[in-house]
Amino acid sequence: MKTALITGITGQDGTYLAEYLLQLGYKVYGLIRGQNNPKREWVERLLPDVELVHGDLLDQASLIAALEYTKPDEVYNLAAVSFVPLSWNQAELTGEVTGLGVLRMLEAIRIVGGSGRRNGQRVNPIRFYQASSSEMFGKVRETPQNERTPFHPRSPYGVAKVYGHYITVNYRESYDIYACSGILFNHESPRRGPEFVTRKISMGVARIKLGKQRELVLGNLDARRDWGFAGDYVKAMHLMLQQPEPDDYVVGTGESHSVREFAELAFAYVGLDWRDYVRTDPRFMRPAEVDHLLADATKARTVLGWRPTVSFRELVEMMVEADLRLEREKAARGLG
Ligand code: NAP
Ligand code: F7E
Repeated sequence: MKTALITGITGQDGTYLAEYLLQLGYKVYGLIRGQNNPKREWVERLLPDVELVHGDLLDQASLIAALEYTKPDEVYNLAAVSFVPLSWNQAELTGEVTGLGVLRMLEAIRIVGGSGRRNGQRVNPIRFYQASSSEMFGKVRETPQNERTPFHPRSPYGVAKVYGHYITVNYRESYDIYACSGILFNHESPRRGPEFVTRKISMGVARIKLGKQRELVLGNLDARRDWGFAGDYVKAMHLMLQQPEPDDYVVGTGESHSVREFAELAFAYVGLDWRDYVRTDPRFMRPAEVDHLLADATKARTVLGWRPTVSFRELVEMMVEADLRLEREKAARGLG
């Protein structure tokens, strides 16, 4: 039985990855921060078989202690300040967690597991996955983007992810640590945080349909993203760590759609015309926008055999359907 440690266990990807690894027979540990994390109970209910260990990407010693306690075969570093707009307001924190946090975890792995080779074999037994992001491409130099496309990040978040990406490559090259960077394009689900545009739309549509909300206020409707389903993407993370040699991979669907198209489909699913309900407000515009992202995931397809299974339309409908259910349940319990 293999053992995995997941940072960011309370996040969207953390829960899907934990479920997937449990299905594969892994012993799964999740790193949780704070003395009274409000999401702890939710994670324990959803994932009773995952053992939670305390730790924080800001605290080097806590990461070493977590590795010594869990003795993982695989570490998935999913923790981050991940909301792009917040990264302008808290740029230093974003650099510390999303950027330097990766270094702290890699250092912990090096200290606990060692470095270099003995008899031609890698000394360090721990395999490391870094959650890199298509935000690193930012003001894109070419379309579609692949593993060789140069980075041009447009936010403190993107800049911090570029650091995380290169420090992962550097520890692989400097210390012979099995370290992979997955450059994942946007992936969504009913568990997506409500601050991200897809979930904001699916929640808004459900609430408007049920008469709980009158309008939906958004920012840039022209932005285009390569949106896939998070449940598919965590499988790519796992596949990366099963290869004979560590490497970096772009993961996405190869299809892009605008925020406007997402809203149009979501409203149409409940029989409404988006133009009657969506308003834009400069409050939700960004100081520097990423206009258009599109993945060329040829390498993930050919080397890992990875393919997305959920179409754009299915994703939109899955999210709206889940939020309709949630809003009806809330209403039935008198919670608005
Ligand atoms: P998410 O839902 O925002 O989850 C982020 C996680 O990071 C949460 O569990 C959060 O814990 C944890 N965290 C934040 N600060 C921490 C700290 N100082 N120490 C330890 N944990 C901390 O993100 P996600 O969508 O699942 O994404 C997972 C990872 O993939 C992130 O690194 C994200 O940047 C990256 N990524 C995401 C996408 C996407 O489209 N979803 C695409 C590319 C890359 P709390 O609950 O305690 O706050
Ligand atoms: O924005 C536009 C916004 O916040 C998508 C993170 O997981 O994926 C995510 O980052 C687009 C942007 O995601 C609103 O301007 C319009 O162009 O859902 P988002 P993101 O910034 O792409 C990447 C790959 C990550 O790595 C990140 O961690 O939608 N947009 N109106 C809006 N965005 C939001 N949030 N809210 C709006 O009202």
